[in-house]
Amino acid sequence: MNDKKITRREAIKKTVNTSVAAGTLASMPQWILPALAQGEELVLFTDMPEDYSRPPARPGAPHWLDTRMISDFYTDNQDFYVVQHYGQPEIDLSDYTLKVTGLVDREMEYSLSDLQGMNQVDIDAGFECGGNNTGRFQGLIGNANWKGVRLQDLLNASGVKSEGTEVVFFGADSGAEEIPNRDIEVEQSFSRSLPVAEALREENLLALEMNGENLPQGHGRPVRLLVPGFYGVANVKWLTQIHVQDRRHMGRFMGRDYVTLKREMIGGEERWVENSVTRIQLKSAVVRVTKLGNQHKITGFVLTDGTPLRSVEVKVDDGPWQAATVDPRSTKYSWKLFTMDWNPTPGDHTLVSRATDVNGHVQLTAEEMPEKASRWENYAQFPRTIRTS
Ligand SMILES: Nc1nc2c(c(=O)[nH]1)N[C@H]1C(S)=C(S)[C@@H](COP(=O)(O)O)O[C@H]1N2
Ligand SMILES: [Mo]
Repeated sequence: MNDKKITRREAIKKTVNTSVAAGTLASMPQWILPALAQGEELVLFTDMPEDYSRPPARPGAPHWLDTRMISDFYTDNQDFYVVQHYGQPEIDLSDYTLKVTGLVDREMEYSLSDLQGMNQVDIDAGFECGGNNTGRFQGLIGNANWKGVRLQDLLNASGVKSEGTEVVFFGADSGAEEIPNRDIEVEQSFSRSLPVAEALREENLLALEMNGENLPQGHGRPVRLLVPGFYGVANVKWLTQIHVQDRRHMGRFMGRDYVTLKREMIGGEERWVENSVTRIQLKSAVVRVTKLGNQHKITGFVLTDGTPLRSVEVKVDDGPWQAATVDPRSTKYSWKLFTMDWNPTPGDHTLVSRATDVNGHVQLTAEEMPEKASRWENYAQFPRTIRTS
């Protein structure tokens, strides 16, 4: 990190995470505390520790949201979750280059200003880490407006040869990978791939900006891949090379890590099957409850792979599924926040949501889900417990 100074925001944030003194609440930035209307209060979930806290956002470190604080459509860049596996490489912007190599008619090299000079488009996209889970109350998630150059434009400028079947994306970050049954390690870059047809989707971006700012260091400065509708792992940060080849890419993050292992019926046979973590599975969760007087409001999110939603519903205790209202700002690839008004009796309650897409695909309960051995792709319904007064 080149900036060791602790800003006032960070200083305040550090305080918040050790102890939240009531008197300091008023002076906190809105992204630390839930945006509350006059007289509105946060109602605490009983499935979360009373003193639930998370480490402050620190340069270079992982970070996740306190999902009870989700109230804005766009996640603040300072609070958007951060995950990386080999640390965060520092890229010197003046000699940054992005190479396009392999099975193309013209190999190319772009500087940052070359990319900045190309046609820019923007898209709203929300995503979660493939490892997001109920233990962190779904905090490895965020939604932002991303702006940059269409991946399609670079691929077309180079001309993908007809033998090219797979596009590999390499980041500037690397780490030592142990070779099984050999006493050696090799240094490998973070990498992911897409089949050519998928890489050519017009919504894929080489993002230079996030919510109107240059891409922050923790989110891949200066350029990251954004594959809308895919889990976070697809969105290669600190992108330096795009390589077209005629075989599957078997890198760690395609072939060994971020691989889901679950029991499925395969042509009438029950088998354990692996799949690389790619498209976001239909998911929703209740994350926040507020009240104004006795008028309660339940808020949650939905993530999809871009397939339109038919409905999102909330069930209170053993009651019926009731339709929630989806935030009209939602777009195809953004997260979709939903709300439902609630007038509870005082006491303990269980709240759960489920999303259904236009194809009638319904988010299942944990019990209904196929048996899964790996920790990736957690999209079962998430029942929350809460006490109202
Ligand atoms: N270069 C690089 N890109 C990466 C990663 C990484 O380790 N290195 N981690 C991936 C994973 S697993 C996730 S969940 C997302 C997180 O993106 P964010 O930190 O901007 O939220 O980045 C992805 N892109
Ligand atoms: Mo991830």
